[in-house]
Amino acid sequence: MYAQMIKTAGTGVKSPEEMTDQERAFQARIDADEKIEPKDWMPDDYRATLIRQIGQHAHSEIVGQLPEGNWITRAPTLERKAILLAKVQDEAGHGLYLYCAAETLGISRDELTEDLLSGKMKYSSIFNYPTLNWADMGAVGWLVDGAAIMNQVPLQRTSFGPYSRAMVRICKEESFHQRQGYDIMMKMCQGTEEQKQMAQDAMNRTWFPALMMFGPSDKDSVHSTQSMAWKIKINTNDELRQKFVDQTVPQAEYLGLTIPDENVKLNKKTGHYDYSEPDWSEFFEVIKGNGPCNTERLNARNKAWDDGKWVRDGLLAHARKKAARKASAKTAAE
Ligand code: BYC
Repeated sequence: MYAQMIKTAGTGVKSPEEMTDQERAFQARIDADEKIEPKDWMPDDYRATLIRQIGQHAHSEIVGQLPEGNWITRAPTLERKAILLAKVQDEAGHGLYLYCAAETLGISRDELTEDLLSGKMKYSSIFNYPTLNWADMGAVGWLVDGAAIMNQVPLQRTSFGPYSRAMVRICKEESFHQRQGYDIMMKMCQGTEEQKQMAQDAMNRTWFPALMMFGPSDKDSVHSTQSMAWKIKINTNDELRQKFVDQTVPQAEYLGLTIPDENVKLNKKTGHYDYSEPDWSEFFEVIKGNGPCNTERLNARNKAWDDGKWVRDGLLAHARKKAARKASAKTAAE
């Protein structure tokens, strides 16, 4: 389908006539739903787009540990603590799978980390908001992981093999994360009036930032057209946002919570829920580095990187010694 795509002004997507033979052959593989593997030829921009998206995704998993890690010591029961600890560890694992997938494109994990720490590379806007009370752990699990799954399930079919395979593993774990969040919300909504109020307050603060996770509206999305032509992205930002709203409104009704948007209403004509757009000026400020917690999050990651230097140095020295011992044993045996 996309091989037929006509170049439209500003999208940057080449028409078949504008492509080189190599580019046409590459697009034909994409159109046939073949996976592209690291050693295959690929256009430079395809590689760069993947490094940007997978790298940002990996950084989101790593920075995403911070707002939740904050609550591990204050979880209300031993069981909740163990579950939250496991969830935060899972996020670290997801970051690692994704850094490995990005490394197959010719960039090192250190380079990606340095670009995160210097503020050159982005991570998801959502993690620049604070988690103020325990109910936020419910709202984050339910809404943030819920939005993440909505975005990530289609990415299992993304065209780049290592990314697609990483997403299969990640999605299995994310669905557990979303359920644990919903379970916290259920308990709080069935608790005292004060607990229900905490759940409502957490939802009020999380709803619009969760909608922003899908990226700007399609008319302002810079990368969607080309990324969809290459099947790096499978859906547009607005398509996924609508699916998320449609899935979440009935879940909120079941909990007895009110969506903090009076325009949320089932539209009988479309079969979808209408909803208000988030405040996009706030979104663009957050991704520019001016959200409530941007500085705190980057400071925390920079501190972890600096504090961990002796561990990295030690491991590298050990690996070098081991390699030297192996090489001299080999020489002695010859
Ligand atoms: N936050 O052209 P567009 C998770 C940037 S959760 C920050 O539409 P694209 C987790 C975008 O990078 C989330 N920046 O971009 C859950 C671009 O700027 P640059 C992680 C954003 O890439 C729970 C500009 O805005 N998931 O993992 O086609 C616990 C224009 O946007 C955001 C992923 O990363 C945002 N929300 O579409 C722990 C999924 N949205 O780069 C962890 C993979 C947009 O040109 N990523 N921008 O400077 C994607 O699916 C796509 O990259 C996006 C954006 C839908 C996010």
